[in-house]
Amino acid sequence: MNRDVIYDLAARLTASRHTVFLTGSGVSAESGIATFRDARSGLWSRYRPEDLATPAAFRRNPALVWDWYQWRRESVARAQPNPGHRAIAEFERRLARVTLITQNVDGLHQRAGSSRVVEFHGNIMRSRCSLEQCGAVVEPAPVDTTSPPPCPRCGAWLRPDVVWFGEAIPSAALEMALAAVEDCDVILSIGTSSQVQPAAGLAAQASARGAFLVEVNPESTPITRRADCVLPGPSGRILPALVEAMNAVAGNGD
Ligand code: BV8
Ligand code: ZN
Repeated sequence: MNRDVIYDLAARLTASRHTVFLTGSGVSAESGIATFRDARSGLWSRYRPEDLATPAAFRRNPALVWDWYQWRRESVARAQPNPGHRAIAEFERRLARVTLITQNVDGLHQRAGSSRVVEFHGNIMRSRCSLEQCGAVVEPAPVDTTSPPPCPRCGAWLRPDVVWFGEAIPSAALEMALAAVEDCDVILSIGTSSQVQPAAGLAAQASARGAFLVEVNPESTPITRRADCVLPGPSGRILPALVEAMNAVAGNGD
């Protein structure tokens, strides 16, 4: 990892008035949670995640979809935040202003100490009533059920409190995310393949209005070519190195 690049970026973050962290499932990979494109095993490997994470799939086969989420919930419950999550929480404590927008539904940013988290795609550890007009939310998610349990308020099926394909982003989350993207000096896109809209458009939107765009990912993505700084590698290694450089920059009184 190029030391000068890391130190220059650390100095830029230290001077930044408002920094956005935009994370995807790659940030949780080092916690042992399969990335979204890989989150299949056994029974579900026949399906693409995009085909399981939809209202139609749930209507067609609620037990299959519910089981897939139970399987993912169990791996989330076993997982621990990794150094990448903890580094982002440290940046929230140290930088002037941080907005964390996560596509992840695993709650690991909060468990690592991040307090202001925009859950762009909801949270798998919560369930909500499948009837919009009821809106009951159950947290934590019920365990040991092989098919959707009944809503405690109206008896309809419960469903995971996540945003499925074809569903709108929760309006509060979308508003907070867009306001941060319109205001930030620096945006770091970390651990996302930048394929799922509208999340994937946020980094480019910030960059188009002049924010400094950083990408942290072992692979290139559709936004790599427009990034001002590309840090190729795992977030669990790169982000702690960035915190260390920030401490050194702060220590030098730079
Ligand atoms: C909507 C919750 C409309 C569920 C998820 C244009 C505009 C608007 C919509 C669309 C559009 N084009 C297409 C659409 C439709 C669709 C879409 O984007 N489809 C895709 C497949 C093309 N979008 C939607 O349907 C959205 N809704 O637009 O609604 C609307 C408006 C008004 C009213 C009604 C309707 C909703 C999308 C939300 C879907 N839900 N999650 C669940 O989790 O089960 S998305 C899901 O994908 C996860 O949240 C995941 O985070 C997210 C993105 O994936 P990534 O996080 O990027 O994960 P991936 O596996 O792809 O990549 C991992 C990356 O990590 C890789 O790059 C890898 O290299 C890297 N990595 C690996 N290890 C590490 C690492 N990086 C760093 N460190 C490491 N160690
Ligand atoms: Zn209900």
